[in-house]
Amino acid sequence: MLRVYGHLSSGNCYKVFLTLKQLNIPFEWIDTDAVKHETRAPEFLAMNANGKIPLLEISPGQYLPESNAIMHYLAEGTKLCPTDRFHHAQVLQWLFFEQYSHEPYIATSRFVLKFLGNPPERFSDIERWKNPGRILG
Ligand SMILES: N[C@@H](CCC(=O)N[C@@H](CS)C(=O)NCC(=O)O)C(=O)O
Repeated sequence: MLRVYGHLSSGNCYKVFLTLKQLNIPFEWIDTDAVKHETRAPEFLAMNANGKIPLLEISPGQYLPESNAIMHYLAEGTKLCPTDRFHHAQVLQWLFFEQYSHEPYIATSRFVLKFLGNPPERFSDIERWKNPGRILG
């Protein structure tokens, strides 16, 4: 059975969770909390040297990190992934947009504000992320 290391408070993990649910794929969910630095434990780094969730374990020892790569792996050949070349590319367009233009500004701000409690040492990060986040519209 597929195994996912992740945490539902993370948008990147929730995307994988929703994809699995939409496709009725059975999976085992291993709660892994980045705020508690569980992603930096040696056992986790041995599975994903990048130290980030979500992480999909496809078969024992076969790991796939990166939420959008995981979603693509799960969705290929299903109703969630168009076979038509242009529409398939449009799916990729939004996945790349999300990672390049949304995640580094909006999602990271949410993480610092909601889960780290907006500590003073991160004020400059939030300020720096505001403008690129606004330009999204
Ligand atoms: N591009 C990656 C980003 C993953 C990511 O940033 N995960 C965060 C939680 S949302 C994480 O694991 N952070 C822990 C850390 O960096 O130690 C993806 O889409 O999966």
